[in-house]
Amino acid sequence: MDGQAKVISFEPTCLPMEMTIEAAREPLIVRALRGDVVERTPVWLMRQAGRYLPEYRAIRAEHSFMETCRTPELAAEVTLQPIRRFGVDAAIIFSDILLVIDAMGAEVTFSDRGPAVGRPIRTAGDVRKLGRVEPERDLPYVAEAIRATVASLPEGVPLIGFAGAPFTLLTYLMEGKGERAVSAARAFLMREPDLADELLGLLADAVTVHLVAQVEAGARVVQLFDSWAGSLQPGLWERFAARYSRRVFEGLRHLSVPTIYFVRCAADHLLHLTEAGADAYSVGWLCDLSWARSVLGEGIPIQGNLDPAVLLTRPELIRDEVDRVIAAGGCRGHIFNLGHGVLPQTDPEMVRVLVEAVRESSSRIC
Ligand code: 1CP
Repeated sequence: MDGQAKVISFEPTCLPMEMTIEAAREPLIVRALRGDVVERTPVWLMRQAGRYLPEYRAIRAEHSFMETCRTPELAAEVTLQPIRRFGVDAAIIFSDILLVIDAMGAEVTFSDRGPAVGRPIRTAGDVRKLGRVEPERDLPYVAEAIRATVASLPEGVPLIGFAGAPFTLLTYLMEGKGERAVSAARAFLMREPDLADELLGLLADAVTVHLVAQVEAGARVVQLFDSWAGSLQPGLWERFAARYSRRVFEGLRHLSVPTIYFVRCAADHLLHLTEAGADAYSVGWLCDLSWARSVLGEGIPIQGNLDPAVLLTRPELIRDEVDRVIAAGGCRGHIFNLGHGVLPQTDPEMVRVLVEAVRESSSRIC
């Protein structure tokens, strides 16, 4: 701290006095992810850009999902929509976790029924046919969309880059689609652990270079989505999901950006979650946030975990639930989010109520 000017006075005066000007310039969410005491809890929402927004649907009426992802101006526009509408504290680049495996040759398509993988993995030969990813050659539009978005974001609102965790990408390659039980993937890990290691190693490398490219283009925070890892028994989770997510986080360490690992809550995994090696953990609504914090360790920043279905109710209930989550999260190391993505049938006005409630509730207690 030596050599940095102290903030003498600040309006409103809820910033901790010892905070330096340097630190105050860092985005709120970055400070919260470092575990600093903050003046209010930062809030952003998974799937904050998407089908519940009429302005998103208007773009999708003219352009397919893939085209929206692959056209930097469209992806940037969609990324900015929830920032303009709600003033959330972070943007997340509009893209999809499956673009990486498409770049590796899996032939991913998106329809109203969800994503589908045209060339699922069945044999060792299929694994060896997968290509290595070179972001500049294979996913140039992601970096371009990030640069375009960052140029238009309000000051203090950072962009989150993201990717799917190796195990979650493996499930799409094995199942051919999103599948909660991931039975084909579970059987594959047990039946062919060596081939699973080979595949997960390839995926970890691809995801790492993809995330490095996103940070180099301007992402200031990174989130790794391990959406299906909660279906693994703890032993398999540690051996195959945590290990390869850790490899990704290690590959990002030199960049010094805060990292978040998302798993839907599964009680036993929480006991070992920090083995994934992220800076912060995003948990689903099935676990109590205070309990999750005590299991993970007091010093570990945590993100979450309002049930997205709360947004399908009414303002008073939303405010009550927000108060509960804010009280559990406290003023240090909590980033407010949903336990999973915004549901498509959500009324955008309820999202506004939520964001305002987080501001009020956390300003009151912090
Ligand atoms: O417009 C449409 O109809 C497409 C719906 C859609 C959207 C809006 C898909 C297809 N992907 C996305 C964007 C997306 N996907 C984002 C954008 C940024 C934001 O959050 O605003 C992100 C972060 C993702 C990540 C993603 N894609 C995950 C991880 C998070 C999660 O939901 O668990 C997963 C599993 C996917 C795969 C995927 N792509 C699309 C859907 C509907 C799904 C999941 C459902 C399934 O596999 O059954």
